[in-house]
Amino acid sequence: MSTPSRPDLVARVDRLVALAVRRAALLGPEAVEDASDASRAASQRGRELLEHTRSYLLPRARDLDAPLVVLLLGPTGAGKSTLMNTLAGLPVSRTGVLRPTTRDAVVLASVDDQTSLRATGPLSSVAAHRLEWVERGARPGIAIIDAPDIDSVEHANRHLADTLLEVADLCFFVTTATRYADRVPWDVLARVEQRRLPLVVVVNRLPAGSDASAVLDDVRRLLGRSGLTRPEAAAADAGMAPSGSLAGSLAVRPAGLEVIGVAEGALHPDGTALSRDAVEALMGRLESLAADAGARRSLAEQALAGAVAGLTPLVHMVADDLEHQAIDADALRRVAATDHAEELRLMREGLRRGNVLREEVVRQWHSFVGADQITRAFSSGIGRVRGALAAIFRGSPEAPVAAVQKGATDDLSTFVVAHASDAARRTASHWSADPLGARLVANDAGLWTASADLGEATRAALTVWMGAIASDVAVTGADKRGVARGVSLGVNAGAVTVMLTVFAHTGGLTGAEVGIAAGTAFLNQKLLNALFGEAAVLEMISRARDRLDQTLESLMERERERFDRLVPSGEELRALAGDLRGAMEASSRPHGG
Ligand SMILES: Nc1nc2c(ncn2[C@@H]2O[C@H](COP(=O)(O)OP(=O)(O)OP(=O)(O)O)[C@@H](O)[C@H]2O)c(=O)[nH]1
Ligand SMILES: [Mg+2]
Repeated sequence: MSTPSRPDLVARVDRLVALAVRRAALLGPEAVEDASDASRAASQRGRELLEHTRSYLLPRARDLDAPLVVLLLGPTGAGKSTLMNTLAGLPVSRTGVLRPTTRDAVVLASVDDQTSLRATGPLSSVAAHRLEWVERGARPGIAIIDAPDIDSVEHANRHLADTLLEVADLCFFVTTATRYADRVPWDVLARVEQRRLPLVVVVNRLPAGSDASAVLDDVRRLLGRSGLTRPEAAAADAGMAPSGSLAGSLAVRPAGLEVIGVAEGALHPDGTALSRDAVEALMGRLESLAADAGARRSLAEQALAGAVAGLTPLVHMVADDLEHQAIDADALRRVAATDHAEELRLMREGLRRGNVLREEVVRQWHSFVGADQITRAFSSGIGRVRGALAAIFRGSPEAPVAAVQKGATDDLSTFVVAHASDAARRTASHWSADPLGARLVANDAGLWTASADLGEATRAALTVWMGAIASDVAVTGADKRGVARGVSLGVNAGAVTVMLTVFAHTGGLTGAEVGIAAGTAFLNQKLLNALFGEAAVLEMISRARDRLDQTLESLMERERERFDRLVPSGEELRALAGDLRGAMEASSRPHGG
């Protein structure tokens, strides 16, 4: 591992990788086939950013002293393999009339360099079976790669060439006097430019005489028109001054971009290589890079800075995508919130109507509080009532506490689950109209109904609620002499009385109204008033009602959170978009130190 002279550059690559990873973690599983084109494209861009930074930039950033990667790129038959053999001084790559000849990349590198390139270095992310390694004729510190053609009928060849273009530090682009104007090479050169890869253009098989300079002029003209980068320009773009040794080795031409012509027929007698004289300029360049580790590192840094700067459009697109996704995510959460709030409202309304409990549940209590003993007591004055009630609450006749509590719990949880299911159905159906929402809903059929354990959770919450009422009754009763003191059955009977009053009373029903619930409420209230006094009773009922309200609200919230959890937070997505843009701003700022 080396100490980079551009620690900021290395840190920036690390940061981009971290941001791309954060994006993947925030968004979870990405768009599938049935997603909209837009969301698929966004997923694709996000994945590309992660793959690109992690596979191509990171290995180079981690080791700027890893061997320099020089790539021979160009159309089939342009003479890449022939040039490779020339630079190696040996026939290391097969040349031929068969098109395409080179199918896997041939990598010329010393044994040590091969190890570091393969292990964690720039070639670690290239499919191993597509690389053929050659060591004879290699220069330590430099790997030369003879790539398959870029205009191949074989898709895999083209893909390999594209990948190599991303990991290279220097490109020798080989074309011919008859091929240079083809479209495909220009597409590839556009990518070279976008990614600011230092570039030398080799125009092979030049015709004799003045036609040669006419061709070279035309090549320069086309290159100039497409704005192809000179190394100095890449350095300036990436906020880096060109190093002295690099300027010496690559930036010696007036037009900036170097174009080297090779005459037709400048072929070695055995036909596998060009004559050395024909490519002297390239040879000289390689030798000076081979002799100067500092120059190699500068070039590697320059290529990396170019690659980082070249990511700017993609990074901004990913940031745009994230901002759109934030809007979508917020909208989905809002829908879930609205639907669940509406259902909570309906649930409260249902409770107010006072018919949540089955009649038979209420009737059990009614026959208890409506027992003769009590009715008689009521008709003979409040003093007697207190006495009779105290007896009742001590357990005679026995109050059907457990049965009524169970019945109320059953009915209320059925009621809650039904409303939560309605809320889920509403939200699931609203989400289905949105591409992201539809994908999430499609992944989990359970979203169309209340969560499986809601019934159980509701029963548990209601048990807690009833327990709170019982403590309230115990505390209130402790203040009233002779009532329910220390008698747990009495406390529980009191609690059931309060509970039933909450259900029946909320709508403001009175004894004058018909129906068992109303009648029970009337009796209950009378009973409670007699025991605890009217003011204390009203307070207890109001506290019980508030607690029930909170319980229902948090149960509904728990249901809504199932939906929220599926959607990334809009705020986090926006923050990530900002961080991504920030990382690119830093990379286009001139290097101050
Ligand atoms: N006459 C002549 N033939 C050349 C010259 N350069 C290359 N060739 C021949 O052109 C043919 C193709 O050269 P290669 O080096 O195999 O071309 P390539 O770019 O590697 O092609 P692919 O591997 O298919 O991508 C071979 O038969 C070479 O001998 C040249 O300057 N003059
Ligand atoms: Mg070849």
